Amino acid sequence: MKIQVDAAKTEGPFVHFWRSTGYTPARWVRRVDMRQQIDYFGMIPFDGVTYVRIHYMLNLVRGSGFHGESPDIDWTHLDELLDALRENGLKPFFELMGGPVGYFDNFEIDEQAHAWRRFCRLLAERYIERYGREEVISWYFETWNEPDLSWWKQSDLAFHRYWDACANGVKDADPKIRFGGPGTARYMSERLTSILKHLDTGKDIFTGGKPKVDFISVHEKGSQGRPEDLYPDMKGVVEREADLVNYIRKHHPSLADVPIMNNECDPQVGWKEVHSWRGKPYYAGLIVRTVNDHLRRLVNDMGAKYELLGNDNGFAGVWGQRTHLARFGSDTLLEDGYVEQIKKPAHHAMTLLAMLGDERLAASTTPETSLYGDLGVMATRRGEGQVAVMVYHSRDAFDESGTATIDLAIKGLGFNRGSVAHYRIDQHHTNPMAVWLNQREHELPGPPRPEHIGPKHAPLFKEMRLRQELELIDGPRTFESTADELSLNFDLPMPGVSLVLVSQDPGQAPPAPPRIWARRYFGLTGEAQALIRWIDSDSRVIKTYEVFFTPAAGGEARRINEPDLVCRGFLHVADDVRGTYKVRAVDHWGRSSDFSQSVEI
Ligand code: 8U8
Repeated sequence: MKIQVDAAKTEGPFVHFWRSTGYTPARWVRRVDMRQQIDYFGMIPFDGVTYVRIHYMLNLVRGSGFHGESPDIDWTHLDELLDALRENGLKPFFELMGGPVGYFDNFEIDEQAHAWRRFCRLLAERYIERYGREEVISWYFETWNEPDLSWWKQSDLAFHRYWDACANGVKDADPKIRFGGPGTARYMSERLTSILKHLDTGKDIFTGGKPKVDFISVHEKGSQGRPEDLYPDMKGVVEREADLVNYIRKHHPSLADVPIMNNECDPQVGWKEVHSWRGKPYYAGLIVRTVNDHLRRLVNDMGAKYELLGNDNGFAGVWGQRTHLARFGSDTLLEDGYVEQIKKPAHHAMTLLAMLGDERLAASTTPETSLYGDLGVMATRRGEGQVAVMVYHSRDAFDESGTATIDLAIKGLGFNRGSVAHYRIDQHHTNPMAVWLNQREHELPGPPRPEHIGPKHAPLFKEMRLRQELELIDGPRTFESTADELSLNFDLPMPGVSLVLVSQDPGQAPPAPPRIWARRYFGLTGEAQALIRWIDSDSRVIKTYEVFFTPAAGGEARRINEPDLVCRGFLHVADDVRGTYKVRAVDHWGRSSDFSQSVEI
């Protein structure tokens, strides 16, 4: 396929609407695997994952006197979860779900609806006070999760009244707080159509005016309610969302401009079911293709206001479960605080997407790519100095393969010298599960069960950690051309995702990472672990971060990350990890930033 990108022709903003994940239940934050998973979301550069949508957050709240003006509420556990997100630069996608059990059981009763409104105000006020108004108005607040399934126990009318109580409550704290829902599970379910009617023609039970809504959310997944290893139907996901847009336009034109989202856009229902493809590049391909199909069909063709697409893949689990990381260790080991996790390609799909620019570029292909086709391109730029082109090869069939030959020509760069970096996820790149499956090289008797990991597996985990970072097939290298254009030829296997970054020389070293911190973990291979985290250096041309360690026992500071790192974190695994750490950024031209401050473990 020939791809021609005209970098001089911008076609409008390129909004990163997919920066979201989720998990359930909220209390998992106290588990070491989930706590580490949250750290890893935060490690994705450029806020590539920002929102974490978590069920039953309000089960972390205890209290009494909810019927009175000033209930006595213990927020400690909810604070703990929100602090963990915030430490990582993450934001809650805040479902108003769960809660002081036994009191709020029927919102048809006025007293309960008023008390719930008051509770929502107190909640929002608390976090405005704790984190600041700017922060809280950047969150999303949402209804109960999937109120069309059995976890909503009340009537439909009670749901309308609950909606108004939530919306008025959070907006009593600040009218700019964003509230929406209903996050329904089933295609055009009655709960959805009924709330749309309330929002369009109903009356807010408190104000008598139009009910408040900032977004409409639904869940569409690629296969519904079946545990078998079926082919997903990602086209169906987008088409069912298109049906929603058309339904709203036809039946509720007053809501036509309300942004929509699919905040559980998963290839297959059942995060817990084991499908080995979830550990493989195949899943990464589905994620990026589905982003592009949303762009093409809903944003470009239909002009939908598309606010957010979320993969509900922030759980903690094994290779085949719907997670960012593959987890090893038994429940008993977890309870004792031991865990070992490895990044999956699905995690790095988010890293690659985060590297895209913020303006869309004109791109043409021969033969033309079709909507829902196997091959697709997203061409973007960021400012004057960078063009980022993503090309994928992906189909809703996990046992099919093939190779496409890509001729990529980018003109109108605006510069004729720069750097090229070509990142890749495929069977042979950014695919640590292949290491796991080829364990014979370590003379081990086939893949052990995750719960049987011990010191003898140290070399295996070392190798998986070497192969779990985003890998390159070309560069970063400098180029010079006579015109301001660049051509590249490469093979793109299916499944496969390529990201080509073409950057102008900024002419100066990147700034130092502005903050660094560390956290202890305990792995399963008998070694010690320190997770070093930092905030991005303000640069889009980083070849790698370099983590330097000075052992407490004495010795020189030396770089400890063997693979190059574009993520803002590194797990140091060694016999002794005590000492001081600092980090610096090295750019595509080999220039180093100053070191960050040091952190000690
Ligand atoms: C039975 C069923 C049908 C359906 O269409 O959607 C469902 C969604 C169904 C059962 C549970 C369900 O929960 C959501 O999906 C889960 C999953 O594992 O796919 C989780 O991702 C979500 O947390 C949950 O909201």
